[in-house]
Amino acid sequence: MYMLYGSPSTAGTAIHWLLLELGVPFELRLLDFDKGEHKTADYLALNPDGVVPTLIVDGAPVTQMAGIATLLAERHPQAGFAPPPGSPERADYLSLSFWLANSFQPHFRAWFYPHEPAGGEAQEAVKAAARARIETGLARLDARLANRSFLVGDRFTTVDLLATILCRWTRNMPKPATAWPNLKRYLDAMRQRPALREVHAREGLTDWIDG
Ligand SMILES: N[C@@H](CCC(=O)N[C@@H](CS)C(=O)NCC(=O)O)C(=O)O
Repeated sequence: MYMLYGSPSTAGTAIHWLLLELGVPFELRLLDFDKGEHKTADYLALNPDGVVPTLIVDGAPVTQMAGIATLLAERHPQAGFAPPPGSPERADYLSLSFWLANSFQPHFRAWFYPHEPAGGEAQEAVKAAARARIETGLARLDARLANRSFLVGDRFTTVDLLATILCRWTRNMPKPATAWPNLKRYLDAMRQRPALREVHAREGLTDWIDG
């Protein structure tokens, strides 16, 4: 049995969604950020960065959204959410997973937490730079989706799950992901997935899921 530490509408939502997609048993602990439940000594012992998600796997904590997603896909290969080592799509899968986690996702951190790189002074400049980089990344995803339904190969993988959650985070930005036509078509399809709709219901999220 897995135990997921998350919080509504966060990177934890991605793993919550994936556990529902996989249909495996799990326990969920939604941390209240306003109460600082992600900064307690007990939680920092599990996730020293004091962020979500953390997934307890066989009694040990695993952190990092993209890493957890790939781990779960590999622990449940029957779902086909990660191309196996040696398969033709494997390189694309790894490359895009790492691009999303290392090159794209950090700009969201800068957008939502501009004080971290900027301190008190330059937060607007940091947000403007983050916005430009997020929009460049969205344009790249949009171009990739011109003639395809999924980002890797011809079936849903954890890359689609990560990309969809990151796109969700743009919903209140000046130019949301749905402003790009191929991304809009793709996200409309993703938003029909029962497990994504279910995770919205379970986390009490009412915006974005219906367009
Ligand atoms: N690189 C980490 C980033 C996780 C992250 O930034 N989580 C945010 C929510 S989306 C969080 O926990 N923020 C609370 C905080 O930083 O205090 C991952 O991919 O798991």
